[in-house]
This record gives sequence, C-alpha cells and structure tokens, in this order.
Amino acid sequence: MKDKLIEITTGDWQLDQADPDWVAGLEAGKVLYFPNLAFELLPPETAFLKPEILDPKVRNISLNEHGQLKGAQGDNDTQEALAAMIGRFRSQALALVHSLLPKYQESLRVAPTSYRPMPVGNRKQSWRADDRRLHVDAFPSRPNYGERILRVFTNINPHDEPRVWRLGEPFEEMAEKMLPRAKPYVRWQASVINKLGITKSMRSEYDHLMLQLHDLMKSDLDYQQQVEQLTVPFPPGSVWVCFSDLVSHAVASGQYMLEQTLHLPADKQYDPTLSPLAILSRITGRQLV
Ligand SMILES: O=C(O)CCC(=O)C(=O)O
Ligand SMILES: [Fe+2]
Repeated sequence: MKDKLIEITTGDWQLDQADPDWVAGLEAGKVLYFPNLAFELLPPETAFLKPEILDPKVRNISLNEHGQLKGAQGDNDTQEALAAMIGRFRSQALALVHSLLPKYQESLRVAPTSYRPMPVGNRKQSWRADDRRLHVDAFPSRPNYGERILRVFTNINPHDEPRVWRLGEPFEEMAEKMLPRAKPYVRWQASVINKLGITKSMRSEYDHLMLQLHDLMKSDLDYQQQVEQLTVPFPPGSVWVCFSDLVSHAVASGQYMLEQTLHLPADKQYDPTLSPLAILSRITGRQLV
C-alpha cells in the first residue's frame, strides 16, 4: 500500500536531476511526496492564515493566469500582498514541475492557483461537491477531451496539523468496477446542456464517462468504506504532486493549503498509454474523443 507514494527528499523547488522512476510512477498513478519541501511564508504573510480572509460566498481564493485575485476579503494592500504570496507559490510549483518533468514544459497550460484557508468539512455541500469522498477529478462545466489534470499541493498549516488524504485503488480497477453502471453517452443531451450554457463546450464521451466515474464513486458509500485505501497525513512543510484525474483521492481533514493545477495534452505524456483516456478507450473499445 505504501507503494502509492514515492518519497523525494529534496528541500529545493528546483531539482538538479529527475529520476525517470519518479516520472514513470507519477504517470502510473502514484503520488510524488516531498516531505522536506516547504513553502516559506514571509512574516507578514502569516496574517493570511485565518478563515476570514475568504469571501464567504466562494469556496477558495484563486489567482488566475493574469494575476487577478478572486475570492479574498480585505483592502487593496492586503489583496496585493496575498496575490504576491500565491504568485510566489505558483513560481515555485512551476519550477518544481519543469525540473521534474522537462518534457512536459512546452505543452503545459497553467490553470489558476488556489489558496484554501477553510477547515475541511466546514461547508455544507452536496455529495457531488464533497471532496471528502474518494473520487477522480472531473470538471462538470469544462470538458477537457482527455487533457490531463496535474496538481501540486502544499500544506502551510501553522499549527502542525497535517492535511489528511485517503488514496484509493488504481484507476483501471475502479473503472472496471464502475463503468458497467455508467449511463451511456447521449450526443444530443451533450449538445443540449452545451446550448443551455451548462458546459463551456460540448462534452465528449470521455468527459461524460469521467463525470460518471466521479459521481459513481462519490455516491456509493459501500465503495467509499470498503475499497482498498491508504490514509496519508501530509504534514505542514510538505508538498505532494499527482495526476488527480488518475489518482483516487479524498481529503479527510486539514486547513490552509495552496494548490496549483496544470493541464497537459494526453499525447504529451512520457507514456500516453497510461492516461485515463487510453485506459477508458481500451476498456470500452471505443474512441472517446
Ligand atoms: O482539499 C484537498 O485537500 C483536496 C480536494 C480535492 O479533491 C481536489 O482538490 O481535487
Ligand atoms: Fe479532487
């Protein structure tokens, strides 16, 4: 079970050398865990470690690709300083990913960076939005046609509280179990929800199936309890990286995390046969995008 993680001991966001086994492990669905890689806060930035920094109307604070901050409360100076902190994390996360995965560099698309100051579980939410249940990431409104979701996380909790995750079974085993229960893809329905503006573009069969897997996992409480799983506490001062569309994951507890999402076309991986798109195409025998 411990083989769900690969531990990398560097204390530097810029790696001198990347081990090919790390890349192969990441693409195969392992989590790269950096126990000694801390995101250092500047002394005034510790003022951002309070839940009230979050606009109560939103889930997370985010910094978009143009450097615009959304979801934070406070005056201009506060917002600027917070944007600088999140931006510094983004630079370090990108340095890490580029030195770890040099072949990805020219194909990566950087998504917004998020800061999550709320304690996990403080929010009333539907089962579908509840990331305390095991799931693979799939976005309902933004079809991605098989593009990968790579994420860098760091715990910046000042009270020594870990961010506790659960890691579930390998993607292929999960998909074999869940796909027989998935609703079939219906093209005209995808077209209707797109025309209604519910999606930003037309959902492909891949997007439909990924959402089905996400929902089937989260809605099945027996599966949540009984599937083979590992609980992992990520302490403050650590970083972890995974393909969250491939890794079954759930958050159990924690507060104060920074997260960077990156997108990669599935054919730009080192081994494209390991992508969810390739696995689902193989299982269904269909071309899904
Ligand atoms: O909040 C967390 O630690 C992780 C939540 C999650 O499932 C995600 O960001 O994809
Ligand atoms: Fe997730």
